[in-house]
Amino acid sequence: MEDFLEKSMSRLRRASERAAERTAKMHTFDHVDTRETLEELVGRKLKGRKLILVSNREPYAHVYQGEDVTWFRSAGGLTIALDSMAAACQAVWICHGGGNADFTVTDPQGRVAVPPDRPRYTLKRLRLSREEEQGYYEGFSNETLWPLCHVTYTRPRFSFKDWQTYQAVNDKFAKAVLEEADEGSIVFLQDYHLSLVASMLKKERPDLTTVLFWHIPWPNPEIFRIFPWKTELLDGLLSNDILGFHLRYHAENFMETVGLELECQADWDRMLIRRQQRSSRVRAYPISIDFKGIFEQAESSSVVRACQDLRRQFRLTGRKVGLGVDRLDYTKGIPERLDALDRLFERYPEHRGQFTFVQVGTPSRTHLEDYKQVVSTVEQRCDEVNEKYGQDGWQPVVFLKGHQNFDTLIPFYKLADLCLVSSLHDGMNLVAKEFVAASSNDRGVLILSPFTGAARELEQALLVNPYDTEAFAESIHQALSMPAEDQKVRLERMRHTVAENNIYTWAQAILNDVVRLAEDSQINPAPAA
Ligand code: ADQ
Repeated sequence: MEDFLEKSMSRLRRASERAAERTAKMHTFDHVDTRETLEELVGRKLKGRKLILVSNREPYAHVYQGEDVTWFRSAGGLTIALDSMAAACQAVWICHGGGNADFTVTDPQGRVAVPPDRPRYTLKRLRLSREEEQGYYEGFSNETLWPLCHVTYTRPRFSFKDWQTYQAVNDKFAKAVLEEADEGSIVFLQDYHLSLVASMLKKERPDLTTVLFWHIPWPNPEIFRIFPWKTELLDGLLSNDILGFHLRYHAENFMETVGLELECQADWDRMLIRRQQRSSRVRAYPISIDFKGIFEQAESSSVVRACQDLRRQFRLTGRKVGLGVDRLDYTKGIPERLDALDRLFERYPEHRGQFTFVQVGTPSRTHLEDYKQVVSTVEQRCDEVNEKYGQDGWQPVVFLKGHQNFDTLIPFYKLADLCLVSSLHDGMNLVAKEFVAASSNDRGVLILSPFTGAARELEQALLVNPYDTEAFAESIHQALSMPAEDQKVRLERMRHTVAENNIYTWAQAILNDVVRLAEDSQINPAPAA
């Protein structure tokens, strides 16, 4: 009886210690920037100035489900990151309306309030014809600029017709901005799809302050010099008052490229380019995630239950779990990851039956041949590894193809013992940061490619070259054998980095700079071009 009481008491003590630890851990991040701090800053800083966000992809799409219209939130780092910012600023967000029911819910100007279940800001959707989508998005953006800027040895396609369509669609975006812009509005352009919008805007409305954030790497000048329309593209980008990149390294590549390709004055001390009586500041703003939101969600009891369900569903109980979460893109190095797993099971048979790798992959840009090829290569390599090593009900690789709601990704992050991010080249990579935030049980190893922007910040990850299959397999083995204390220390350090530099810090840094510039230009207006 005494023994029973003693055991119950000690169980209770342990449970209350764990609860106290959890509460303390939550409070560790009380000081970090959140949606509230961003909202407060925006209210104070913008002083009634309108903020217009512009991106290709829409954050919310409306689609038919039978006769009914339903909606979903898009996958992709860009849209997930900016949604919080738009909501905080009650912005107008202009984008391509790609959902098949998108225009059933908009007003005659293509406007609709979003998020659809809790409206916080206005989305203005643009209609693009199938030819426009092909030339501007699939062709020029994704078959030309994307492979040009990512060093993966995929040859960019240069089509004059696509270039013309890209220009026409950029013009369409610019006209939509002009319909919404008030005196002195701030325009925040997203990414490589919209390189020319600022030059079109500035011709009509020099009072607008424009900033463009380039979400992918900027290559070195040697790679960029083959691009047939480089002068026009660089001129378009230099029409922005601020140009943002994830890394100082990308910003420097851009400065060098411009210095070699255009007649201009490059001020390296101030990271400023002067050309034709205009100045553009070139800055690094490393993007991040909603750390606190993800961290707290991962601590919730519903996520704990979801982890147990996943363990049962995919036969993970008693096994270590590896995780990959990606858009199915050739830059993400997924076949290289599967090669490393193949080598791991070959070289270290003790992991057979003990370790399962779960790959969550959402198909992307599915009209393009290179992307169809990624899906079939990944499927084929998963089947090969499973056939080669699978035994007694154990499947080495579970491939979950399809889009997952972001909330359903969190239990995967939380239960994983290790996460593999093996990009061949990546501007930042938000998956690495999401894993760090969600593995809040102090267990989990991040294996990270040095060719991601994230590798500059997450120094406690195991860094490995994804092209080096032997070293990659060795890293997975090291992660599977890493002592708990070592995992905890590494995770804690990375968690602090991501907490301090989160998505709200990123948004605030850009807003601070752009508002300061808008105020300066009122004191000291730029001379007419
Ligand atoms: P992406 O190339 O899309 O972003 P990444 O930064 O990793 O790459 O963001 C992917 C996002 O999509 C993550 O938030 C992830 O949770 C989500 N996601 C991935 N697979 C998913 C799935 N199967 N289901 C649901 N969600 C999924 C581009 C650049 C990056 C840069 C970002 C932000 O290529 O380098 O980090 O923009 O600037």
